[in-house]
Amino acid sequence: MSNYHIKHLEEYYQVYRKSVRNPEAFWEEIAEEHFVWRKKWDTVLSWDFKKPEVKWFEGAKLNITENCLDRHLPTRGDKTAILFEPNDPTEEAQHITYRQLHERVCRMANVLKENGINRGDRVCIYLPMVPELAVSVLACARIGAIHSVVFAGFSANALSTRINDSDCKMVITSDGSYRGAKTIDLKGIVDNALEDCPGVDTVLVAKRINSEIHMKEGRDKWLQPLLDAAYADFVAEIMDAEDPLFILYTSGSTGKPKGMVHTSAGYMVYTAYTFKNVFQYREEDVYWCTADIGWITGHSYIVYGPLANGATTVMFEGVPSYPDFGRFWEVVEKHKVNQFYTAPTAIRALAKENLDFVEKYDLSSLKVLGSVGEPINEEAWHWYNNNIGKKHSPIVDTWWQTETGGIMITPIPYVTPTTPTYATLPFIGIQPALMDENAQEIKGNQVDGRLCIKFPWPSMARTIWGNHDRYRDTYFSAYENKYFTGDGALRDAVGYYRITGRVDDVIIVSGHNLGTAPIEDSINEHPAVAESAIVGFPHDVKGNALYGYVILKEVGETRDRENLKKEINQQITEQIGPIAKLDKIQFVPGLPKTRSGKIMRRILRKIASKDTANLGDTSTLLNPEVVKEIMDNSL
Ligand code: 6R9
Repeated sequence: MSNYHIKHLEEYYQVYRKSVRNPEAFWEEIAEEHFVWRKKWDTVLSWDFKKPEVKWFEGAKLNITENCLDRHLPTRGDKTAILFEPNDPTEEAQHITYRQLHERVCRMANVLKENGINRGDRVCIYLPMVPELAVSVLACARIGAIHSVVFAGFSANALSTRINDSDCKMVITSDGSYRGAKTIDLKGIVDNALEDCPGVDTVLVAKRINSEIHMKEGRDKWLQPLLDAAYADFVAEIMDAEDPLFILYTSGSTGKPKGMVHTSAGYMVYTAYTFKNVFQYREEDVYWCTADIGWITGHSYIVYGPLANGATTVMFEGVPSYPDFGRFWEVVEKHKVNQFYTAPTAIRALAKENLDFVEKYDLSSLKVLGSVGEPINEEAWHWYNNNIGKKHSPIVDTWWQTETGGIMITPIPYVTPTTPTYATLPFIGIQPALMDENAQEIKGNQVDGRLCIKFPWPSMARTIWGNHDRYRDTYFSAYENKYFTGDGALRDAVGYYRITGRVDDVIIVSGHNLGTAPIEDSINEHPAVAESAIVGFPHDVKGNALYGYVILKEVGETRDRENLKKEINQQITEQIGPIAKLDKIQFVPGLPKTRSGKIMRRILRKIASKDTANLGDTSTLLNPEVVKEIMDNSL
């Protein structure tokens, strides 16, 4: 029996050593013992980081939904698979058993097929956090279609870009969504987006808020009647190990979003194995990850990882502040949640509120607390530890990325002693490396550098949809034979890792990755704007907020500055989404640039965070005089 469930530190080190000494043998054993296959693999791993090309379990045949659903039916048919907690606390929660989920996924699979979706086709899912979202994801997987979930907070413009990039034929959406006290007209956003998407011929619409919406003849169909009429069984399509399972877009530092492609077998094995260990999941536990399924955290640790383990996974439609700031804790008490996984930005927001919101509730069911999305600052860590975990639930600070598919550096609760702000040790099978300025690996401890991974792991993204060159250039060209994460990290005296943040132009606002380029592009489209640069600056709730430096076209532009600021933010909201709005906008005469014309964001970042004591050498700039001017007028 392999070490599927690690229980103490010695065992971690022993299994870790085994996993890096002979990765193929290690992962083969895990795959063999804990999953169902229609056919076993011919080769466990083949890889070449130069091409780059990585294949796990080649030759194997499977369907991930047979692992997430069918195989549980004999033993867990009546166990709750998805526990749906609605936005409105007075609306009843839904306990969807494995048998019911299986049936719903099968019906949906039939609906997709009947509407012309076949193996390999791309389906865009733009839904709020309602059960139909998980059902749609799994139904795509069941028929071998590739799902592309787009977070339902994105604008029409962001949606159409993503639909077109991967040529989606269908969109699954809802009439609208609830978000706290507000409703959002999702279908209206889809209608706008589809004006630019000639490839979409069908839109399936789930009913959620019962709003009056326009249904386009011949294109739009209400989902529920189709589901009711559909056959309740569907034989899963047999997929190859390396067939794409899904595309998920993540912001890049330049250009358009990157459609990261994840494949079936390796992704399944790694997300399931990490889920079991990182949350120490036991059969009777109720697990809750507060992320949205529109992000990788939701894909891997609301849907696939938990379901592959036969777990009960909570799906929460609402927001932490509705009807009040006690909502998370109310839900923990109500469903006796054992593992709770959230983001530092949520913790910081809740930590600002009165402790009564926490103390009103019985949180004694909690055994493990998780954090993901950005570095968790010390203050938030302690608040989480003291008030939510009552100092006895370990915090797992899990570092990973859309690209990595699963958790990479993390404590294992009750196994790895934790230290605030440290993601601690590499997970089983993960081989990190820190690199210096000369692209050499820095060995030993008490060092810091750029974080790379030097050996493949099963759930790594295989390519960027439609642009393999960009995949190579972004992740495999900075350091030879290594995957470059884009993050900086330090390794302390005992070998623990602490992630220090992005070293590229991605800014993380409230746990969402925002590339500077698309936001700047959007600002620059404003008729009065000549050029702009945005940087992040520390914000006590969002982690980072956005500071925009904007050059107006006409020096003597007389229009009201406050109005211009509003218009710029309005433009960003429409094109990207409200998440990308700027907290501060400063109109400047110029931007500090290198002689090759690259904006020196380093300087702008320092000014935005009021850290101007040491701006470094500005003499090599093309226009050093502009720096003082910007500083004198900074906000
Ligand atoms: C899962 C997810 C990835 C980027 C990553 C890093 C930051 C995520 C972190 C963390 C410090 C953690 N990040 N978890 N930084 N500590 N525990 O968030 O994926 O949205 O692709 O973001 O988020 O900078 O490179 P994604």
